[in-house]
Amino acid sequence: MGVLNVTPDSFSDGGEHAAKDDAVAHALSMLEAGASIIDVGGESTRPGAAPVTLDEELQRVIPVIEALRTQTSGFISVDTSKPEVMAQAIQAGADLVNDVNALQAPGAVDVVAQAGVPAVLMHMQGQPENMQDQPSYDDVLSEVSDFLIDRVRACQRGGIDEACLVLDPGFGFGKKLAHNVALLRGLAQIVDLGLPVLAGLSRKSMLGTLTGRQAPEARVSASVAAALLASQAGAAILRVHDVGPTMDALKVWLALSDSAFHQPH
Ligand code: 9MG
Repeated sequence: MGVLNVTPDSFSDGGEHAAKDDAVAHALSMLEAGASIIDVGGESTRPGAAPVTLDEELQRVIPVIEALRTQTSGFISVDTSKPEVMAQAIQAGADLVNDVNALQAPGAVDVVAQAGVPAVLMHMQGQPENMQDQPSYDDVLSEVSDFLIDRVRACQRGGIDEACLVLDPGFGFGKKLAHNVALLRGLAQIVDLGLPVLAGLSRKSMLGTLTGRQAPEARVSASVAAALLASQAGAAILRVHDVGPTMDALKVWLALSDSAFHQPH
């Protein structure tokens, strides 16, 4: 899953059309590099990020999804927590919903159930504005797992088929370094819950802390390493900025696990 942020600072400031064209071109280049899903988001979920209005979010994501839909049959995901954005994005051609709020907003489960599209349920403690203030857990792995199980049950009660759901521990969302490390170390236990798991570690601050690299763009190698570890633990979807480098690492690992390479010589 390639990340396509369509916030005002993400693409060219040469006007609305240029920004849309740049966003679509970037999405197509990620598909070319091996992504099978493009995750289009118009509201930053970084720690401290302020919410955007419904109208603003719609204006950012819908034209990009419409334009992208005419140019690819690849999967398009909409990264949003607002039911109205989910509904209009699906109408515009989005294939799945990626919700960092795990469809907890009133009406979100209904939109996904009616549309019959897959959805990613992510764990977050707090909200982006305050989530890194004081994250606290007794046992992060079991608390995150319990939350995800509860959300799966709520979604099923609301009419969503379990086969449409993807689980995500939410690396960096209301978690200190030790919590993120425990989740990555124990990711296989979340995989064992039996639904596909998405891991989003790309360029995150935990990797900056571990490597001492402040600039997110300088965290590519660390992101690739983390993606590979998540994959080895059984993650089915990797949400990444650097599709090409991640694909290269996955190809090397897949070659080693391919029985054709187990022959002598
Ligand atoms: C939108 N977004 C940012 N980070 C993410 C992550 O780790 N998982 C998911 N599902 N979405 C994310």
